[in-house]
Amino acid sequence: MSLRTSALGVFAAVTLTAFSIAVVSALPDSATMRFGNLELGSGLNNPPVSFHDNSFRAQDTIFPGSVVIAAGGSVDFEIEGFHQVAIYEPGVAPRDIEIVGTPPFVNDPDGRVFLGGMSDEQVTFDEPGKYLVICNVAPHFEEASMWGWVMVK
Ligand SMILES: [Cu+2]
Repeated sequence: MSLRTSALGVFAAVTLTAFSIAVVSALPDSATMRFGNLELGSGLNNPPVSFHDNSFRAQDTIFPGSVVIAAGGSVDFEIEGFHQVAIYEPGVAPRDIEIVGTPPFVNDPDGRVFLGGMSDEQVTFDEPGKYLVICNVAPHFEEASMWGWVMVK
């Protein structure tokens, strides 16, 4: 190998490494997901009297539906109304979730890695993967598809 070729090689390696670091560091180390939207209605955010009245769909969403963060980063879950954060390990999909809790809660412990209170939570994700996030309030999960994803890279 000539000196010129190896110098070019070193330059390419350094450039690629710098580019890789730039790409990795471009991932945010935090994100926010909001559970519920109080702006979409009033008086509907208390525990519904009937869990089958379908009146809570519009505001019972997770926004945004997915976020991407770097491994070791965290997600702030902002709770607006009657909601509870539950997070499942990578590999668990919405169809895997079973409603086993005392109504109105899902409470499926299989593969669950976090269960919050009924209040704001901050969760750190150390391991890469695609994590299912659901609202643990069963009618929200079942009837309003209140679930989303945290992608950790
Ligand atoms: Cu909910």
